[in-house]
Formats: sequence, structure tokens, C-alpha cells
Amino acid sequence: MTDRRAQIGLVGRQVSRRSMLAGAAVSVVAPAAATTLGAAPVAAAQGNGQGNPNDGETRRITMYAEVLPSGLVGYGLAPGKATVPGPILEIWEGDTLEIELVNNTDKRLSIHPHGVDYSVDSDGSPLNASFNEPGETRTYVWRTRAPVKAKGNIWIPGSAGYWHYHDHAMGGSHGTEGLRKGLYGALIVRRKGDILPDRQFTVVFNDMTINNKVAPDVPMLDCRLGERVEFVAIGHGNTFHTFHLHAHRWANNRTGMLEGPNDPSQVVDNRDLNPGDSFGFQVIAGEGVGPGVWMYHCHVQFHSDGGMAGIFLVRNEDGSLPDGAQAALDRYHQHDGGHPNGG
Ligand SMILES: [Cu+2]
Repeated sequence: MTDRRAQIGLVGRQVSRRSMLAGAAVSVVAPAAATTLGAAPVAAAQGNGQGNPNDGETRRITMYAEVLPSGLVGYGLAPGKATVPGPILEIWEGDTLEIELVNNTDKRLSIHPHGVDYSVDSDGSPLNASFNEPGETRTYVWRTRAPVKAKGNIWIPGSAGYWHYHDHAMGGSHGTEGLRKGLYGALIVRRKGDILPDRQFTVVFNDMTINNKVAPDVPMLDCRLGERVEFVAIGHGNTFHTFHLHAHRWANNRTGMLEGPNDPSQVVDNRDLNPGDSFGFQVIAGEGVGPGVWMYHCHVQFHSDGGMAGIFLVRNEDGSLPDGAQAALDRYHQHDGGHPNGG
């Protein structure tokens, strides 16, 4: 059975594309409509079966790697629908994901995941002869598992987390060309009970770009006051970065949320985002600060000056722009992106 329900255009931006692979419970949580502050979040109450947490489902999708008109290369869930970043892939801990990857380019490429289990033939690396030749279709299998207690009171971690996937074969042994051109995306493995968001955004710091764009062309993350917004932040390329979001904070742990008032997790609004790193978190948009045009950017100064800055637009609850927002957006569109010395 092909379980592929790409919900395109959640907020009308490529970064919001979401592949709903996590079953019926998730499909109800992609409302296009806004919620309000204090609205009850929808919990992922049903997961991968009711008993054994590893008793998950096998989900099958087909992905297509394609050259975009811009010359970038992306993954998509249908022919002609490739994007940079690729679609968000979501599964429940315990599930197995089978990806039939169709290579519609004239170069070899692959898909290599972080955070999940796989055999060498699903590694996605030339080292293991695990890639698609030009025009070839190949299936990759990713497995996940719940945490288990081992001898000696040691916990073997589960797979739940904010992970990512990327090419590992184009332009060399490490997929350097594929990564540079946009073959990457977010992978979310959720634990039973995790709270599901209203909106999702993938933010990839890739060399001196965000999602292969620089200001003022970095994708605007558009939402309404009170929505539960999920960020997945990923680092790629050859330099270090720090991800900063204005006026919002999150916990530096698996979910980005505190489990109670005494949860000792560090609360941050800035975090290292180096090549290969990924993390995710949820915020209630505008909570405590109100709607507004809030920046997200790399906090390495010559990177932000060079255009690694975007907008997290928190609209009023009715979708209208808050006072002053248009002027701020106009200022952003005059950003001298790509000219670190001021252009
Ligand atoms: Cu940076």
C-alpha cells in the first residue's frame, strides 16, 4: 500500500510541504486554518499500534530526484514536484519506511538518513555501492525503534527525534555536489504521545544560504498568532552556524518543550547548527510577545550580513498584518543580501 499524502501548500511555501506518513492521527493535524492561543493541541494519541512500541507499520513512498529550472536539484513526492528542501518525512517510532527513489537526473545520487536504522544496502553511500545510477530506481529501507531498557539499567535510545536526510553520492563519495545543489530535507520520528504542530517549517543553513537562498529571497515563515509552529533546523556545507529566532524560546532537548516547571532542560533562543546537525522545536507563535515581523537568522555576523536572515511572520489571529509589519517587510526586501560588506 502506498501511503503518500503529500499535503502541499500548508502555508503556500515550499518549506511547509509535509509528507503525512504517520497515520491517521497525524492527518488531522494539518489544518490550514489557524488555531487560537490556548487552543488544545492535538496529541499524537494513536501511534504505531497499541501494544509493543516497536509494533509499527511499514510505510511506502516514492520520491523523485529532479533538476529544478533554477539548476538546483531536489527531492519530491511526485514527478515535477521536487523542492529545496525536500518534503518533510514523518513517521512514528517503531515504523519502517520504504522509499522507492527515482533518479530523474543524469548523475548518480542517493538518499541517506540520519537517526534511523538501515542496512548497508540502504546506506546511500558509494562506499557501500548504495546509490541510484542516472535514471535508476532503487528502494531504501529505514527502520525505527522505541527505547528499551537493557541490562545494567542502561537505556538504549529510541529513534524519536528531529533528523534529516540527504544525498550521499552526487559529485563524489560524500554527496557534496548533491548537498550543495539542494538534495536535503527533514525527517521527523515521533514518539507516541508527542504533540503535533499546526504548521511546520524546515530551515537549512547550507553554506552561506538558508534553503539555498539569501536575503531577501529566504522563504518567509508565515503563521498566525497562537498557532503551534514547529521548526526543523538542519546544517550543511562547510562552515559553522548558529540559529537564532527572535522573541521565542525553546528547550534544548528532544522535543524543544519543557515537561513541567521543574524540567531542568536549558532554555535557549540560539543554538549551534553545524554541518550534519539537526534539531527541532515547537513554539506558540507570538506567545508573550504578540504578532510581528520576527527575524530568524544565522548569528555568525558575517553570515547574517551576507543574507542568512529570514522572516518569521506572526500575523494577527484573523490573518491580517499587525501594525508596522508591512514597513518591516519592506525593509527586509531591501536587505543587501550577498554583500557582506554592505554592498
Ligand atoms: Cu552561519
